Parts: sequence; structure tokens; C-alpha cells
Amino acid sequence: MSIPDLIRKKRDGQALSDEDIRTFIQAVTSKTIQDCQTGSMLMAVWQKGMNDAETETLTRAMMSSGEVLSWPTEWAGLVLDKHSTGGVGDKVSLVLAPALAACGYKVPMISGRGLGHTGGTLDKLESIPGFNVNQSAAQIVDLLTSVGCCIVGQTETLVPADRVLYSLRDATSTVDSIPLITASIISKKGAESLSALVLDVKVGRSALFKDLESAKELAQSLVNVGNRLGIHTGAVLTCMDATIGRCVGNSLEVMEALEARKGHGPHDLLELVTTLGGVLLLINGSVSDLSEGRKQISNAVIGGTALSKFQAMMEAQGVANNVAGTLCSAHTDYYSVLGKCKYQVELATPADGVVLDVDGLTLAEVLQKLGVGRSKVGQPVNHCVGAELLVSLGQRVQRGSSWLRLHYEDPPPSPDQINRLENALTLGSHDETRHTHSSVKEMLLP
Ligand code: IUR
Repeated sequence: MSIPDLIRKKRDGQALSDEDIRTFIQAVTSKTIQDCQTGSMLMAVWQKGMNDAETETLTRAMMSSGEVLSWPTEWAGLVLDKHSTGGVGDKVSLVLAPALAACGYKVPMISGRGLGHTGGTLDKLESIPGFNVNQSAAQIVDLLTSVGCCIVGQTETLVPADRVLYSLRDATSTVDSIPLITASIISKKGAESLSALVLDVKVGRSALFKDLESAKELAQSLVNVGNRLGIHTGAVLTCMDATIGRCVGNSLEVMEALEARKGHGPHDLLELVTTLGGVLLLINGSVSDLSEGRKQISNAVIGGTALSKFQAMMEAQGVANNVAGTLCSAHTDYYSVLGKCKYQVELATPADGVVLDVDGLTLAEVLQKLGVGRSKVGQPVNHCVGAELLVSLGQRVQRGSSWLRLHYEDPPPSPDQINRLENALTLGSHDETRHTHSSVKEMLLP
């Protein structure tokens, strides 16, 4: 069939055959298809959907469009990863990857950059001077051998079909399609040749999917296809209304993750790390119940071995020993290494009351415009811009006390942006919080 025939077939609501899907992906990979045709097919899939078999075939075809990593045979059953569908203040990977390595696992974490209001792990790590996220497949094997974990960008040769499709999905308003998200995420995880994978599927105001039903549908699709590909895959649905932890912004999140690894919380971040890690160990068959998995991860975080692994990972990925050492020492001055914005401003609470809500989406959208994120692929970010939430949901506050510290440079926040930030805080008179910091809603195990 020609490409226009394939587009028409999907446009008219018919299921594509395995051969149809392979033909499409082959054309995308070899660049013999026009962008307008790829965009049309993406929109046809967005509108008509795909059944389970089509989604699985699409995932396999995308995975096979490039290199599939392979590991030494003695690592069988040890190669694990976590993937999040995108949150605000999401620094879980920075804590979980070294915690898993400290427990003896191999974690080839291939992460992304921030786009839109959600942050990207690579941008966060690049706020550390010298940190190099560009590593070849051979270097990834070396990092896993010497350290046990690495956090790197997608290599040129890994799932090239996703690189093309993902860049066009933003431009064609086809991001929020369950089969397209499933194929995009699981094809990359399949190419990592994992033993087990846990997905943190975000649900709520600051997530791609706002309601539990559609987030659950996505989680089920990811779990189904992951397991069909032979990866022990589970998903945890977590609330994404406010922020994860108290810091949003690249270097501020690195600092908060380092503090977490030094045993200083925040509670919601540690809860997410231990739950996701615990589920991963459970579905991998490494522990017989969730509490044992959670305990192993928690011991690595609290006991300091995750911090040592993070230090070793930084050094192995290009950070000078004295810089990594300073970041990992107790009572350190993080700003001396990571830099600090020229300006800080604190917003004051307008009345006495209880913090009922902090709108994480508004916070993230304003911060993105101030340089934390990008609106186009390839734009630079300002690593030190961000915000620290100085209150917790449910906390009683007094009028005039500071609730948010904003770190900024150029551009400064406009009066409208300050107004939006001020309106992101909701105070009430009783301890009846409508939203919570990140918390677990449901789990889908294989
Ligand atoms: N992350 C991915 O790797 N793919 C997607 O489609 C989305 C997030 I949405």
C-alpha cells in the first residue's frame, strides 16, 4: 500500500495490519515520507485510536528502527528503569537511579529534556558544571560496570523513528494519544533491554491527563505493551496537582534531591522514590512484598549509599572530583557550585489561614516563561531560575509570612506573572486541604 492509502485506511477507522505499520515506520526512519504525510497519519491515529495489537506492532517497529542495547549475560534480571509521564518538580530519577545502583542493580536511565511546563531530568543534571549527558552505547556499558547507574540523553542511534514522530507530535497537537505515547515510551524502554520497568503515570491538574480514568487507560496500555515485549512492567498512578517536593527549577531541584539523599526529606519525594523503587523490585521478582522493596530503597537513601553512587555517577559523567565532593558533603554551600540567580523575591501570604492549595501548573507555566523551560526544542534554559515553596499543604500560616521564594534573572517577572503566582496560593480557614503534595493513587501490577 502507498502512504496515502495507509493514511486513508486509518482515517476511515480501519485497523492497520502489521505490514502497514512496518511500512509506515520504515518510511519514517528512512525519511522517504513527507512531514505532512507523517503528521496526517499521527492525526488519524489520534482521532481513530489503535487496538492493542496495532499498538504493540507500532512499539516493536519503532524499537527496531535503531540500535537495541545489549548487556553482559551476568546482568540478566538486574537491568531496571523508571519512567515518568512528566510532572512539576519531578526529581525522583535523581534519587531513585543511584538508590537502585546502591542495591546492586544496573540502571541505564535514558531521560529527556523539558518541553512545555514539565521539566526534564537532563536539564536538571546539566546545571551541575561538567555533567555530560551525551554518552555512547559503549560508554553506557562502562558506566553501568563501574558505577551501576547513568542518566543520559537518547543516543543518535536509539529509536530514530521516535525522534521524528515525537518532534512532529508537538507541532500537530497529537501528543495526548494513548497509542502514540505508549509506543514512544515503551519502544525506548524496549531498546534498553530491561528486565523490569516501573512507570510513574501522573494524574491531575499539572499532568498531561487530568482525570483518573484516562490516566488509568494510559497506565494499562503501557503495562500491557511493556509486558508483551517481555519487560516486567508495572505502573503507579500518582497525584500531580501541586509540586513534587518544594523546589521547581533545574539547579534548585538538584539541591533538593541531594538534600533528600542526605536524609533531609521532603516526605512526599521520599514516599514516591521508595514506592516506585519498591514496586520495581517487586515486579522484578527481587523481593516478595512491596514493604521489603520499599525498605531496601529507603535504606539506600537514608543510609547514604545512594549519595555515594550519585557522587560516583557525577564523576564518571564528567564532573570534577572536587565539585562532586562539595555537592555531596554535609552542610555545603550549593550555590557556590551551582550558581545563584542575581535576584530573589519572596511572596507574602495575604491573610491568616491554612494552605489549602498551591497550583503547580500555574507555578510551572510562569517559571517556564522566566527561563526554567523551553517552548521550542533546542532553546537554552537558565539553570538557576526557579522557585522554592516555603509552606506545605495543610500548614497554618500568618498574614505577611513568606510562602514562595522566586529566583530570577532576565526576563524579570511581569506584574501579570506575579499576580498569577499570587493567585496560585489558596488559603482557607480549616484544615481541609483539597489537594495533596504528590501521593500514590493506585497501582497496576503485571
Ligand atoms: N515521553 C515520551 O518519551 N514520549 C511521549 O510520548 C511522552 C513523554 I507524552
